[in-house]
Amino acid sequence: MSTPPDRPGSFATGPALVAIPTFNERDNLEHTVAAARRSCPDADLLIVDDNSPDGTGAIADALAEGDDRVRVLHRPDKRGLGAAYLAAFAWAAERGYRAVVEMDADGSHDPVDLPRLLGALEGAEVAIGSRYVPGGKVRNWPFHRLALSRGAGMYTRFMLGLAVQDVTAGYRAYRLDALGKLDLGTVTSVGYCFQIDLTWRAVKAGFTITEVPITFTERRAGASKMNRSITVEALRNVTRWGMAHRSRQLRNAFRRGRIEA
Ligand SMILES: Nc1nc2c(ncn2[C@@H]2O[C@H](COP(=O)(O)OP(=O)(O)O)[C@@H](O)[C@H]2O)c(=O)[nH]1
Ligand SMILES: [Mg+2]
Repeated sequence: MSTPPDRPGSFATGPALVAIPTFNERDNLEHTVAAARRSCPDADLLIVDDNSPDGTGAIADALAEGDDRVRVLHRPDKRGLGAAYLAAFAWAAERGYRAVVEMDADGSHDPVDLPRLLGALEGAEVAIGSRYVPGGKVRNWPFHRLALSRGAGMYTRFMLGLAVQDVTAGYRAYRLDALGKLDLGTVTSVGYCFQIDLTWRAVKAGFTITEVPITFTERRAGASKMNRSITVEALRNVTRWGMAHRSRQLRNAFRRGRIEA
């Protein structure tokens, strides 16, 4: 790990990096970056752009040019949200940050919530910006998106026996020392299943996960990158992890029964 950033940051957890993955977010990025800088001036921002054909990468460079708290990681092609975040986590760890936040570029995640999310890391390894705890909301999402999100969440919580209410939430903060314990080299989830994957790893690692209520709003402009293969990946992985989890539980119960008998 190299030298930590010399700015102390305003959170007990230490210097924080807000990672913003982008693919074709030309009409959203400037607004999101400006709002994040206003709401959380002590955090640095890292835009992770996958060579967006709409020129988002050049907009990111221009934003970084005028502000030394904004950095850009250019990747050669579209490799999915999970891969973009893994690159951001490695970037943050190499530079000695203590906390990293995942935040969408499209305006769905309100940067006003950044201090609350980072503040919640004082008592937890993971803070999830949750739509589905009391006080959380979803605004302007079409019915089919909400139904998919709620259905996927219910299935995941049932299969993995999770108490977390918003398992697919994409607005979250992690302590970097905790992320370092999750063996991220073995993460293969590419799409939004990445969020479930990390939640599941955090639970298995025994981390404290806190859910902070947020209001999620449908994107300001541009198109969603959600597609069928992202849903299929999540369904397949959750089913596989759930079956392994349930059979482990059965084996343990069987062993306990034999000892007690
Ligand atoms: N770098 C990178 N960013 C991505 C990729 N796919 C999605 N994103 C970004 O991830 C965030 C969430 O994606 P979005 O399409 O809004 O998903 P939705 O909110 O579930 O509809 C946005 O900031 C996207 O630009 C990808 O393959 N690479
Ligand atoms: Mg979105």
